[in-house]
Amino acid sequence: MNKRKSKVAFLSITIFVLLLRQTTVAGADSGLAFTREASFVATQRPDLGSPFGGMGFDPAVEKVEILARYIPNNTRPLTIFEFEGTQASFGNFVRDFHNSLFAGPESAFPAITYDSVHGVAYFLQDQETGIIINPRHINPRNAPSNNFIDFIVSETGPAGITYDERDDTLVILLRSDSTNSGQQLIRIPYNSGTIIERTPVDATLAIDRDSEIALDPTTGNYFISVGAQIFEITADGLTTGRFFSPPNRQKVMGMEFGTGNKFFILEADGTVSRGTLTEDSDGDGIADNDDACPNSDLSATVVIDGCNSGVPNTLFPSGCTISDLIAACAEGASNHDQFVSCVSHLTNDLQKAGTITGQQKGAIQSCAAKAHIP
Ligand SMILES: [Ca+2]
Ligand SMILES: [Ca+2]
Repeated sequence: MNKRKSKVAFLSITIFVLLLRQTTVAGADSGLAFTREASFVATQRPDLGSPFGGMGFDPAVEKVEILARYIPNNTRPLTIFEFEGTQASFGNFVRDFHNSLFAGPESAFPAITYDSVHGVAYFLQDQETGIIINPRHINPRNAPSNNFIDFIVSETGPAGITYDERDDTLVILLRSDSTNSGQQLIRIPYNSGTIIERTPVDATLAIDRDSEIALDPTTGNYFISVGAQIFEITADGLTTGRFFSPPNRQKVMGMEFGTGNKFFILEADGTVSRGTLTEDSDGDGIADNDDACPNSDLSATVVIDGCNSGVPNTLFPSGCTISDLIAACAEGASNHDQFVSCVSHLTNDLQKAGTITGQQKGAIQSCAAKAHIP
């Protein structure tokens, strides 16, 4: 077998493997990928329900804490559900604890975060009176005798909160509303409501009440969720241009970094995922290390030498798209016939696998025939 034939054989095997694993991967991210290592569905606890106020991770005891929203008329008091966050028993329910001291609208508690230095959790209380944010401290390691130490921040529009171990402060993400000075980060000491720093957040992000914030302990950058996307911003509040989607592409209801730089995400469907954030050069959602085509052609449709076939450019879980596989044909061919033949084999396989129809196969082959390749 000569070199060219073995290349074609290799490609066929590769395609076969790709097709076996095919799923639909919607959209493209930019620069970062979340690689999920484990997950559980929090709503399997029937009393947890949704929506969620937020999620934190307590690194000292390796527990995931989900803040269930208060439901008026005491049908559910303010409750925190605790799950195992360790590798072996990730997602095992541990306990819940609650306190009925607090009342307020159902959305009154939009976020929670953990502080392993002082062993407490902070959650935001938004009275929706337009005057206060009340981060309440609770000691999850000594429930139910919760030791509340409250203070008031004279601001409006709380969305998310995170603890900064580097200088023992809390960073609160504010959405824009009619009474504050726009969406911003405010920094306060861990035990008082004195605002010591204000940083506007890039106006291209539309922070809403459900947005969350997490501090990246490695870079000092923040991750901020807006709907079903998570954006990286600098400490100066500017977007870095890097963003990614959670695995189920649901609205993000909570997120936090844990020990060993693990990243935890709670999505609106109740899925809690633990994984790592890694570079994703082509932004297809598949980390460079796992991406067989790390610089994918992510065009919406398959285009060959300017000829648009109109066929959706499917992305396979390997990280390669149909266009990438056609590019591999172009690279391996020493004359036009070889290129056309390779594309023909490829599209036959894609049709057999149900990725494309016979008509779509024809459209791609027609473009390949007309192309000035090589
Ligand atoms: Ca990639
Ligand atoms: Ca790729």
